[in-house]
Amino acid sequence: MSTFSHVVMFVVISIALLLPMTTVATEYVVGDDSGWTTNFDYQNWAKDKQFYVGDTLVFKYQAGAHNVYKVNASSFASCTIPEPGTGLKSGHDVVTLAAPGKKWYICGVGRHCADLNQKLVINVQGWFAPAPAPNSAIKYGYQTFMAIVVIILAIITIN
Ligand SMILES: [Cu+2]
Repeated sequence: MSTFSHVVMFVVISIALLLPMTTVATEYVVGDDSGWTTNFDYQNWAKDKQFYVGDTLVFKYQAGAHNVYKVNASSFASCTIPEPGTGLKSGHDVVTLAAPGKKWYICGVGRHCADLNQKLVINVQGWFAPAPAPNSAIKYGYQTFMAIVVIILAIITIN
């Protein structure tokens, strides 16, 4: 291979390795202008959105009026908070979606969740793999995809 081909290969491999870290994450303000509140249809809000690992959710509300608890499926269904006082309560709570799969959030104030629908469930997708999937599978899928790209580019640059 020529020196030029080596440079091309180096650049392509570098991009392949760095891309997952540099991909622009999306910040979602939960409920948009309504924020995190009662009597809002969060399932309708979430239904046309694609959430990916690395994106962030911002829960905006007047501090003291609401809070945010990350819960599991059964606690979500029954509106049961885990440990009182352990939830987020700043009024501007930023949650990074660190792993693929379903995520459930409820408000722990009064009966906001049970009676006033203050609850959100989303499905977080990994890169190049359907969610839910373990992180290793996503990385494997991504690396396989990039390896194919590198091989194709190598063939093109050699000829
Ligand atoms: Cu609330």
